[in-house]
Amino acid sequence: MANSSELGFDPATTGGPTPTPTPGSVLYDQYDNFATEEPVNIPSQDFEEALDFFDSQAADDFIVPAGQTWQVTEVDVLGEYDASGPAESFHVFFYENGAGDLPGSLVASRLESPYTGSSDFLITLTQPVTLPEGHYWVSVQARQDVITSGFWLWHNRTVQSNASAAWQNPGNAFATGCIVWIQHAGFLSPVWLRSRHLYA
Ligand SMILES: [Ca+2]
Ligand SMILES: [Ca+2]
Repeated sequence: MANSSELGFDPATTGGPTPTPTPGSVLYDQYDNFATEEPVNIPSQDFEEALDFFDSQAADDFIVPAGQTWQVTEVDVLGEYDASGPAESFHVFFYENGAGDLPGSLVASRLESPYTGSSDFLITLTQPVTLPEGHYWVSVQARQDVITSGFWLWHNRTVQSNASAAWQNPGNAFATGCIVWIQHAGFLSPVWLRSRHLYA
């Protein structure tokens, strides 16, 4: 039931990092057009409790085509550490498309999900997320203490697919004023995201 037209990622032709092979079908793929100039990446991290005001989230949108129902078991993103890392785990959130083409109501979350990789992060949803046709947002957030492990940064993408990516930092530690979801086109370019959604 895979949508083979979206099997678009080929490291031999894009020059990107070699993805780890995984079983199953790629349901959505925007893992390309990697940013090489500033802004290269964006924090999306659940910091330790003492520094919760740094907690930040990036998100990007995708569309489940009419008539399809996806069973999402894995989300892949390109990211990087500014220091040693590693992340303890990754939170993954799915939202409905809300007003203004921003993340709306939460559809599902998979907190503290296991992952592999140190730049090509492959995050396993141990309980699959079922998404009927519609317009959604996915957010990936590293659970990582900054004092011991530094920042985790989600790599940017230079081409926008669907709506612009979104970002928020409710505690405003980054002094951007983005205390609720805001599109960051032209400031923080669309997040580079590969969502390798697999049918169960
Ligand atoms: Ca936190
Ligand atoms: Ca988008």
